[in-house]
Amino acid sequence: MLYRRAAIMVLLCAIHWIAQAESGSEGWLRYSRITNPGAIRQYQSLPHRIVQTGTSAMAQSASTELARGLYSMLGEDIQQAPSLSGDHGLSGADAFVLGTNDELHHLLPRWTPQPLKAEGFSVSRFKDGGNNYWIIAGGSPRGELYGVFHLLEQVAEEHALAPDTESPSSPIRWVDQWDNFDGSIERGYAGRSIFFDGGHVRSDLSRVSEYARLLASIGINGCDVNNVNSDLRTLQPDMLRELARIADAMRPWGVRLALSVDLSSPQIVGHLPTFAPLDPTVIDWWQQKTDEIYSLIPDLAGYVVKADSEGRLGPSKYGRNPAQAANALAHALQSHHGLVLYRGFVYNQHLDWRDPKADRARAGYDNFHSLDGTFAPNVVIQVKHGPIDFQVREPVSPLFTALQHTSQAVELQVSQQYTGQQRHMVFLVPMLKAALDTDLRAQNRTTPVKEIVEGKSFHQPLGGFVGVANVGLDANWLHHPMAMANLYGFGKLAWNPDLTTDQIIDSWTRLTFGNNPRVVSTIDDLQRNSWHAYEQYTGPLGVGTLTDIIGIHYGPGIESAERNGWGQWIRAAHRGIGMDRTIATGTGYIGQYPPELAKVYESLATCPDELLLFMHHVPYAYVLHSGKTVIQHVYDSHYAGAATAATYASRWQRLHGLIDEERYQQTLALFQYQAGHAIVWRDAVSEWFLRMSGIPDAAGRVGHFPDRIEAESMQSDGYTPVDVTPWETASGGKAVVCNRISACTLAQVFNKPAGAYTIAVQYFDLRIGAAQFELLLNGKPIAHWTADDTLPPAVVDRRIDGHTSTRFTLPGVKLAPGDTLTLRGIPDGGEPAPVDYIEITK
Ligand code: GCV
Repeated sequence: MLYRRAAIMVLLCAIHWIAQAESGSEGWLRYSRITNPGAIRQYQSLPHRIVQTGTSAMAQSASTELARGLYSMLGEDIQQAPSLSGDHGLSGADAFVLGTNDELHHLLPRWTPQPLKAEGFSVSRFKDGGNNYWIIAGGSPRGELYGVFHLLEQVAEEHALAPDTESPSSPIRWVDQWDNFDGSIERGYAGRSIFFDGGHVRSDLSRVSEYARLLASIGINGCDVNNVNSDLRTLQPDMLRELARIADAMRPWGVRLALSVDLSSPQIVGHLPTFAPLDPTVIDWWQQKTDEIYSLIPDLAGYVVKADSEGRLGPSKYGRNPAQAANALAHALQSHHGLVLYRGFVYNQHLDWRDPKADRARAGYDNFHSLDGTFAPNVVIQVKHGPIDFQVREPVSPLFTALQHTSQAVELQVSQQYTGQQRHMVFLVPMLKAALDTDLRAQNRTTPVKEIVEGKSFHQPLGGFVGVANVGLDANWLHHPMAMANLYGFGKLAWNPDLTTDQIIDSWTRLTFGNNPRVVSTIDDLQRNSWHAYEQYTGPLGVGTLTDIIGIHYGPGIESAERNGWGQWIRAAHRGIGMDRTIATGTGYIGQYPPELAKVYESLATCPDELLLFMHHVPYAYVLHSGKTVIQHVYDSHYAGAATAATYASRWQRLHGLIDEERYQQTLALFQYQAGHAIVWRDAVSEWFLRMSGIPDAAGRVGHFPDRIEAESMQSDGYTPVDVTPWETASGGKAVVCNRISACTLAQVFNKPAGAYTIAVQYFDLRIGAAQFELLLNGKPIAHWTADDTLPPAVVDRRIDGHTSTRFTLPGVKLAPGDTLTLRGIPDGGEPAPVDYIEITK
């Protein structure tokens, strides 16, 4: 009876999954039915019974997940049995047997366990008394859960099941969410928070449980749910009780809650006259507050601290240093086995841009290196992988080698803050791997970042990986169907940073879109090169993402980097460009690296091209190792990157019918958008460099657009020209807007030879309204669309600029000389149907 109930429940769940099919909500845990006969055959002998030896919530999750996955993929009734004994009317007593090593050894004394680390697992086969067992053993229930996900992944990828033993690279494998209590997410691009709304924890936390399940499946064991720019209500008693519900929702999946705390809390929440870290009343306050938290959340993973950074208060107010602040918290957490992840992202955003020696990149090292060895054992310094801030290309932070007696975790970004905000496909794993594999050559030996944070290089007990994920309420978590590869890849690298890019993308694609070879090779190829292409059209040679750095970090905004205190300067002048960070003549930043690596970066002869402008200021005519000048490289790479982005949609279209329509159409629309926005980027950066350097493009492309008709030069009825800021984000620096309530029109007589043409309309799509556009040929409508995309993705922005510029493309239009093309724009909700230009190409 018990078994039947379990089977029925699995069935009901399965029906529910089918009904929800392919919104992307299942991520890589789709468990779609295996139809390949060869694969079905190899799984035929698998047991139909699961025996669970443990009773914890995690153990229950493990067996339920195994039943769910196997039922869904193989269509077999999987029954969950309480013990090995008794035939219960079943055909044979073969079973999957799940438990920790100790539990299993008790049940099967003749089975020899593999020694396992706490979060490790082993999958093995064992024959006993004529019965065949697949044993999934964990060093703990969490390890057991990881073993189940591992086995299910093998089946989903149609691999032969084989014995295996694995354990994670390091103890800290966390994600950070930058969610605010009002439900917004800082640098989140996929809808509102799954955790919070209206100042409270959501009443329905079902998405939180689903998220924890996804995280567990890739080995993530901690989640800091509230923004590092922490709300001062976080530590108030009412809020803590609410936050405890999130911990409860994640606990069955082995994901522990962590909290971002603000160091001024003793003063603001505790009403003390001070928050000075060494003040005894403050130390006492943290202890009591921490005890209170653990009474509500006994397995809290710890605190995450952003202090003395971007306006957050910190120990500097009292002349104290980060170690003194971190240790005060560490002391309070010690008896609860909690950790402090103190962020190395401490810098002054009011730098003097006129000072040639000022350099934000130096800040991490300068603020922390002298503190090495003074942190309490349960403090971990969380270091962004680059010294600036998640740019499309950065060297790795020299802080990693400055801390040799301190545990460290690397902070990586899954949320594509500076890399297309989940409107552009940018598969970040190659970038993450480039950072993790960088050998810093500390002590003149091999010390790659991954081994430093694993604690291997300098023999540290703690360490690991933190990914800023920022999933949201969008059904598919991250908005772009391709973006989930970044979350999956982050988790896989945190588990095993030696995995290759190809291994990761291949598994993700199979799990997410199925095993059809054409689907797999097409998606793998699209993803594999996408970071390189994005770098090509947004910021090559290590110059940084040339975006609006004091705004939303999305579209082009080149000069926003210059002449302000934020220190993301590119130091562009009429003769040359780049930050001189050399020891000899620059800011001295390069001297923060161990000598072997510093030597490579210091010399122009050995500095890699891709980091040239991060390390050196050079003339535009400087010749790269590739043989090209810097300026020609900028032009060529922008054209090459945009050309690659233009191929995505047509390559994707070859998959029509091979994957579900919903995700197919959603991805296609995003690829079409990306092609247009890559042109916005290409033109903005190239034109800006042309104006700055005065050196023309040897290939004659930049500044010459023979197929383009500027909107402001078309015959207008109602449209008026406006200047666009920054100028480089609109063709010719101008657009037109319709300030009427009714429609405005632009018209142009076609005067090229007859033929089939592609018509592209470059316009601006603001969030405030949904303007309508209609294209007419000789008065007859040939296309109609609505400007209702959510661009720029994160915020409501009224500006006509490189964030909102987008493109509508109509291929195959037959045109003859004398034809009249008319574009009609109908404003809506304050959106004045803005247009930049029309381009008519063969
Ligand atoms: C959460 C960057 C982002 C900020 C972010 C900060 C950080 O500067 O633009 O939004 O704040 O990094 O990592 O603390």
